[in-house]
Amino acid sequence: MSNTNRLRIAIQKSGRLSKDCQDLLKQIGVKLNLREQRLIAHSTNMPIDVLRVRDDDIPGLVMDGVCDLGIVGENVLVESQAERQNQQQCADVIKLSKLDFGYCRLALAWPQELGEQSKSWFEGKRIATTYPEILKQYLKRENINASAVMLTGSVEVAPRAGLADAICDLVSTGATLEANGLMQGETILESNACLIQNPSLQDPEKLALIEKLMPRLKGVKQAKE
Ligand code: PRT
Ligand code: ZN
Repeated sequence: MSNTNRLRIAIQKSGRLSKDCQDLLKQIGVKLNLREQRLIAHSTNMPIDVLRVRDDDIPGLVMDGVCDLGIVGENVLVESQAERQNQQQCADVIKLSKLDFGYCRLALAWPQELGEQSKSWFEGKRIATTYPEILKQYLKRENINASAVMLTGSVEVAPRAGLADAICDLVSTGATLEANGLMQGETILESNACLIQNPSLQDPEKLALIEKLMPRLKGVKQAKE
């Protein structure tokens, strides 16, 4: 997208990260008119456009340079990087900052009635997840021969529905696992939202704007500590 010299930032349109992203932009002084349900929101006080998309699309938009910056969960970033590497596509981003929202962990879980289990229990099992690449890397690292069953939603019902023996899903409070009679096991990834940049960005004005915004972002983070 070379038709604009406005800095393009991709954020989640609606979901767990949307409000925190909007608040963060406001706190660093980016005024936005977000009233309309539009894909693009133009800043009224800076040369910035905010693209509001599904979180899964954010890493690719930044890696391909369609957007200059993006805010996304590290879980989605790592999964997308692994996917793109498999397809020999560019998967590089610059991680400008880890943010102080969106914390969760990607953890293994299995039916409570089976009780505590060691890693060897997973041998030959089917594990339902939305993050098959992160799971496969973990299984390889741990030398466990199990298969990943890809599900984009309702992962927590997979064991009960007979679709899988165990799951590998995001957990924050643990309430979802508990409500579904699942026992939480090892955490395979801890994740926060993070701010990423396209590594090929060269436009001096855009880079200068990022340089101007980064200390503000650091200030907002420090003020919350
Ligand atoms: O529509 P779009 O594709 O943009 O949104 P989405 O539905 O894919 O994502 P969304 O809005 O649910 O989450 C966006 C990001 O928030 C995730 O990628 C994570 O980085 C982060 N995040 C933080 C979480 C959670 N906490 C979380 N608890 N994402 C999902 N969950 C889900 C989890 O999958 C499980 O179903 O919440 C449930 C567990 O929560 P607890 O509190 O019961 O443990
Ligand atoms: Zn998503």
